[in-house]
Amino acid sequence: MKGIVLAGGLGTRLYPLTKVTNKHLLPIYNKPMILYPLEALVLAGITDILIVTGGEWATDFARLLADFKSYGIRNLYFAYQEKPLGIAHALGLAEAFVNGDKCVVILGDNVIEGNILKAKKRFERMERGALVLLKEVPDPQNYGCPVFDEAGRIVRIIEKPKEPPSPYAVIGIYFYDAEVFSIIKTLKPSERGELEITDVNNAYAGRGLLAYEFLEGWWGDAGASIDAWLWVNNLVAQTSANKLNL
Ligand code: TTP
Repeated sequence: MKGIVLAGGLGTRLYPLTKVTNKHLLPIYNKPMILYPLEALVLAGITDILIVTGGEWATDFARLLADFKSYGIRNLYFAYQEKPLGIAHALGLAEAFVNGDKCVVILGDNVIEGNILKAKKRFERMERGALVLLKEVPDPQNYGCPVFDEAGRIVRIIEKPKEPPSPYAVIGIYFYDAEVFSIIKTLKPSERGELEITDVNNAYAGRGLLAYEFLEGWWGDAGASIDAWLWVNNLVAQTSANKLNL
């Protein structure tokens, strides 16, 4: 399975911290942010990794990760996203890298307390389709929120619903079969001009091919706001991230 870390975007919600650097190079406690999603992949045995980034500081990632082998990464590649045209657009740049395999995509600002081993094992057993990770949150209206049918299958994900259909957020870690690249090619930009990952997930859900697992331990979207970034810093300092036994 291939791993993809998305580290483009503008990071406007962390402005002015992101005025002179990329969001994913900012510190989370004692390490640059991007090391956490990379470590999450390596911990799950995913060591062929592509980082998609953009903007003015792309080469800083190469300098930071020159000794990538010391992090347990076997092969590290980069793709350059010329404009922040959306998460699904960034993923589309990984097609040649994935080369028909399965892949796991992790947003570069998502930090987790535990690991994705259970989800990865489940996805490995799946013949086809996609798998998302869910976390119960107090404010599902701020996230992609799943709608379930009576059998407990996800029928749809609603982005930032006014009235949340469930107490869960779809977090920024997604497993896909190689079909994802054909789906991305059919997408139209949303109102905000981006190719949306929720549209990708809904394409799978519409075909009955969207599985899910619940994430154990805390999950932080460190790019959501300065307060969220501070919260994740404190959580990492107090309890540490990417634990194998959780
Ligand atoms: P977001 O946090 O939704 O977008 P952003 O990073 O541009 O931040 P802001 O809304 O504050 O301006 O993106 C989630 C993750 O996806 C983030 O880690 C960066 C990545 N991303 C890309 O790689 N390419 C893109 O085009 C976008 C929109 C996001």
